[in-house]
Amino acid sequence: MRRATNLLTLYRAASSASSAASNQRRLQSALYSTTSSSRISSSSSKSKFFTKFTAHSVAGSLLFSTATAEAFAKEPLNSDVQPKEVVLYQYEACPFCNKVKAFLDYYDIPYKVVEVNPISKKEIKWSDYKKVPILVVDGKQMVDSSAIIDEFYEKVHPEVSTGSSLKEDAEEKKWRGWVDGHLVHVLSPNIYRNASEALESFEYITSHGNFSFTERLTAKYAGAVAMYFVSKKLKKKYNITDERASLYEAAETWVDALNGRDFLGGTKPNLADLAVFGVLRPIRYLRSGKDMVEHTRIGDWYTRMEDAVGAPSRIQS
Ligand SMILES: N[C@@H](CCC(=O)N[C@@H](CS)C(=O)NCC(=O)O)C(=O)O
Repeated sequence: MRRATNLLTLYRAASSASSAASNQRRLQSALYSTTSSSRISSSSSKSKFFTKFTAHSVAGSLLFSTATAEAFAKEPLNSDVQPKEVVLYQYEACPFCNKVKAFLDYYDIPYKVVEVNPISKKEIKWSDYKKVPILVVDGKQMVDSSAIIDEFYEKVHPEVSTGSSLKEDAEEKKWRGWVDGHLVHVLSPNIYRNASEALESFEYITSHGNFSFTERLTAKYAGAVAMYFVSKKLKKKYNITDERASLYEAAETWVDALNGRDFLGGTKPNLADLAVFGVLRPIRYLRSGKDMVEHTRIGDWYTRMEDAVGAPSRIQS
């Protein structure tokens, strides 16, 4: 009974998560996994913009290939608004956590990560809030990915906030709402679409998450089977008939929203760009993410975002 409850908790925890490792190297960088201090590469950009010239090849099958040299950069904070210590309590593959990480990486804000065990949640026992992400900034707890980003953004850009409300472009706000209200719900039915994709996802989740040895063994297969069924329920709940078609449609909708601009924010990513990129990053090198890039026009924007966000600003705990 206890085991069943634990598993149920695990499945719930994983229900909006993603990923597995078909291409371990790319996936590791995509998912900011631990490896050696990822700060090394970003520290070279500490005082200057992290600028990179990249040849972009068009990923969509409908477009012909071309190469352009473009520079996209992080936006490091002024030292006077840089917090002293930032700690993120997360599940590695959680899309909401990845949204926050995309924001921290883009602004080059160093952060430590505490990987939460989705079954015991002992790492967040100290908090009344029982979900992740939780961000602790200089000792202060912030919860809920969008609220965290709003609060942090105001802190680091005091010039754009009026009183307590964020002065946000209506377009940016609309698309950030679209990410939370639509895009995240399309992801689970895709990554648990069939037995092999569900296993691919759980391979990643169990090898990168915080699980005990026994939990890992149980979770990989039992979790994959359970999530396969949960994803069918999610499809019904969110009115999704063909999950891949919905993913492609979401990607195309986003490219249409860009309307020819490099980013929704114009020449630089705004919070909506960072939100879309953050939730897609964990699936990008899974079967579903590869299919999405192959069958839609999103690849160019995604590559620009990879360049702009650059190396993770995560530091070792
Ligand atoms: N609205 C919240 C949603 C956070 C959320 O649902 N997180 C999931 C993980 S992806 C969670 O912690 N679920 C509860 C659990 O694991 O028990 C946000 O944007 O941060």
